[in-house]
This record gives sequence, C-alpha cells and structure tokens, in this order.
Amino acid sequence: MREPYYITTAISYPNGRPHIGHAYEAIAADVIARNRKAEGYDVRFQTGTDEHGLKMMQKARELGTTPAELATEMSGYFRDMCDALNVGYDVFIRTTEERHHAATQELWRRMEAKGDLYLDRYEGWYSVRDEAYYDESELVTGEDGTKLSPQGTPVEWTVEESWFFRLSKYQDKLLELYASGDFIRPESRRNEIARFVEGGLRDLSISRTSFDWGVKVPGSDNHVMYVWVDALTNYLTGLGFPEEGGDYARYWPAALHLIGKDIVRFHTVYWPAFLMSADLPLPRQVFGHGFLLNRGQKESKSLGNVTDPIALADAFGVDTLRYFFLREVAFGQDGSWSAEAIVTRCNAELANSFGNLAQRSLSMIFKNMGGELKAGLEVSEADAALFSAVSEGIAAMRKSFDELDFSTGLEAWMRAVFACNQYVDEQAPWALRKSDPARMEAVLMTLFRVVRDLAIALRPVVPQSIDRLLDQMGVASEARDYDVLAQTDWFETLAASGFVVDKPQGVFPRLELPEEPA
Ligand code: ME8
Repeated sequence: MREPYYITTAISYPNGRPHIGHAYEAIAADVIARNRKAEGYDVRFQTGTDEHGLKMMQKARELGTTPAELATEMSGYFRDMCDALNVGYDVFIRTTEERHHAATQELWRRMEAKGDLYLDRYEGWYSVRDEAYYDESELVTGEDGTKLSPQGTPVEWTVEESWFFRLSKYQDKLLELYASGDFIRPESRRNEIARFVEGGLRDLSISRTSFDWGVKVPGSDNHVMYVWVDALTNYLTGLGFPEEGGDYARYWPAALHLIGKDIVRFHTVYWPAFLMSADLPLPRQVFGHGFLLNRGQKESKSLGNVTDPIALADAFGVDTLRYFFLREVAFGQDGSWSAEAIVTRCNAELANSFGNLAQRSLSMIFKNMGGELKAGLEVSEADAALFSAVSEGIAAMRKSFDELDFSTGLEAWMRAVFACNQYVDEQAPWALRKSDPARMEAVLMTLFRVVRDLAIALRPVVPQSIDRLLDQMGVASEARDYDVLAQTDWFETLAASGFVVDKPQGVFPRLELPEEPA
C-alpha cells in the first residue's frame, strides 16, 4: 500500500482576485505534490478560500455587496487560477461550506471539553487588516507617530466580551515540539517562533461579538469564532472530520502545510496548540516560504504594479512560469521576478539547453535513422560516463526536491543537461553519419535514453511540456514516475515495440520580451 502524503496550501482570502504570491504558493505546492506522486506516494492536495472575518465584511461593504456573494465570485477566480496554472488539487475547500462549520464547531467542543476555553473580556490592540491582536510591545510607530502592527498595519484599541483559549498552558509542549524535529522550516523561521514562544504566551481571544460573519460558537449564539480558528480547521474539514474514518484516517496528520512567512505564527503556535487541546495528531511539518516581489518591490494597488498571474502565464507560458519560480527563488527566502528575468532564465535553460538537446537528439534520430530505435549497441566509455553523470545529477536533484530545496535541485538537473550538451559536441554525431554510422547510432541512442530520464525528473515542474516530449518519445503515460528511472530494459522493450520517432516538435519555445506598453 502506498504511503499517504497530505499537502495543503494556505486558504486565500477571496477579498480580491488572486495575485502573484497566491500563484507562487499554489505552483510550489503543486510541484511538491507531483514530485511525491512520482516518488510513489498516495498524495492528497488541498487548497481553497478563507471566506469569513472582518476583512471580508468590510470589503463587501465597500463594494456594495454581501460577503457571501463576494466570496463566491472571488473564490471562483482562485479556482480558475489553479486550472490555468495546471495546479492539480484534489480538494478545493470554501470555509462557508456547511461541513466546515460542523467541523470547526466540533473542534471547538473538544477544546471546551478539555477545559481550555473560558469567557472573559478582551481589550487590546487589534489590527483589522491582519485580523489579529498584538501586544503593546510588538507595536511599531508609523511615520506620522501612529501605532502600527509589526506588519505595518493600523491597530485600534478594542474592548469586547470574548471566549479565550488557554494558549499559555501549551508553551512548554510547543517548545518541545519545535526542539524535537523539523516541525517548522526553514530553520530561520523555527528560531524566530521559538524565541517568540520562549518569551511567554498569553491566552488567545478566539471569539468576536462585534460582527456575525463567521462560524457560530456552540452554545453562545452571539459569538462567532475568531477567523483563524475557523481558517486553520479547513485542513481537517477537507478530510471529512469529525468523521474519523475514511479520508481523515487515511491522510491525517498532514505531511506538510505550505504557507507564506507572514502566517507562520498562526500555523506553528495556535494550530498545534488547538490540536493538542483537542487530542488530535499534529501535522508533521509547516514550511514558511518567502514572498515574491516584483523587481524587488511588494506588489500593491498604490504602486500600480499588481500582476494578474493568469495574464503572466498567458504571456510566457504556464510551464515557463512554473520553472522560473522554482529555479529562481531559493525556497524559503524572498524572491523577485521581472519579465526580463523570466525570459533570460527560461531561454537559457529550458529552450537553449534542455529543449535544444531534446530537439536535436530526436531530429537526428528521425533524419539519420528513419526514427527507428536500436537496442544492443556497444556502450563506449564516454556513453557510460554520461549515463553516470545524468543519474548522479538526477539523484542529487531528487534529494534536494525531497528537502524542498528546488533551486539547488534544478541546478543539479541543469548540470546533467550541460553534461549531455557537452557530450553531443564532443561526439559530434552529425560528423559520424558517413565516417562511422554504427557509432552515430550508439550516440543517438545514448541521447535518447538520457533525455527520457532528464524529462521524467523535470516532469513535476513542467508537466505539460514534458508530457508532450515524452509522447513524442513513445514513453507510455503510465511509465512516467521515478520508478522507471531504475528500469534497465525499458529501452530494449520500446525499441522492440516498433515505435518510430516522428519529426519532432520543440516543446520549449524561445521567448521574446513583450513590447513595453506605450
Ligand atoms: O493569509 N508572495 O490569506 P492570503 C508569496 N487566509 N506568497 C504570498 C504573497 C507574496 N507576495 N502574499 C501572500 C491568508 N502570500 C489567510 C490564510 S490559512 C489557514 C489562512 C501567501 O490570501 C501568504 O503568505 O492573505 C499565504 O500563505 C497565502 O499567500 C494566502 O494569503
């Protein structure tokens, strides 16, 4: 039986259309999911929208609509974005779904039964924008002298009756959790959170009476739950919780919550504490990725540099964008994108290096061998050296991908591609056509084999392009996972099947920089 692997993204606020940061996170999660599938895991991949809370109410009011209508409209755009970017989630959850209310209320009841909830009054600095209360000591002073949250958003002194969660009770258990393994990654974020928790935890206000757009508190109808209690529970809802069999039994605890750096605290302090309180198993890892910047700047309406990720994919190609994000950004750190950087990177690596290697190899097989594959040819020292260079490169790549270090992994993959291109130049099969046709065939068959392996290794990143290439190479669609890399007789079997390479179609076109709008 295949091992389960449950991966989730954050659920996005549908108070506007998806931006490039949402696309980045969805793509990274999709690559992880596809990589795990190719490794043989039984993957479950969930994403969705976080539809409650004050922020949604305020936005709806501003637009003259209801939060429910706003959520429905915008949530559709998030789904469209996933479709457009080839993000193959299994479950798209909306927190306004009835089953989610039921799951969240059940979690609440379990925390209450544990004695971890109590009613009190809350006073504090509240940021509407962040939907969070902050400690006086955490506030910063804005340019005009006003108090701001650590994220730089305005805060207001707020007083209300509220349910509290005994977060303080979990301080030691949380610190043990951080120390015991790699629950929080990357390392820098783990240290940051551990320092925060060591500083002492205050009980957390987890209900609101000031508005009603949320999940009702069981037994306290005038309270709705703090949006983060409800939001975090989405990871359970999508598995059918509180039903304890079925998908929940199969996939919980999650292998990975992939989220951005700004919400690490919610996922690594509050969430495990809620789960400990409810006696539920904890997710195995939370990874806080960095932010994607536009030429080094945060995208914002006021700067007028907000980019629609679907338009970007239309301009450059979905796979180009996917490759660029993972190759260019050291995963975990912030990264920057620009049209020039996308074009330069992808032309150099996808079009000129790998695309050209595949295209040249298949073209020569088509032209010089009538497209026929030949098995059983003599393997020279140079061929053997190339096979090892490629399999080592792919092994290094897979190891880095397992560690979610995509840029290093793709660098290892590129080195293997370079080794192949160097081999082509040195062996010069075009010159062997007349002088030593048997050797030319051996060279081209070596290339055919390494191109298949490099293609399979890259498939989670650029699935559509690689599938088009593998189709042209006669590689069966069910033989595209990593287990085939270890097979020794696939090539003989394919050659014996009578498969013939047709005139190849390049799959990684060279890109041009779009004209600057006048
Ligand atoms: O935080 N670059 O929703 P959200 C990369 N609803 N990632 C970015 C980014 C950027 N420029 N901007 C945002 C929420 N993100 C909550 C989550 S989860 C139970 C609830 C990331 O729509 C951000 O870090 O503001 C988060 O992981 C995701 O996009 C959704 O952000």
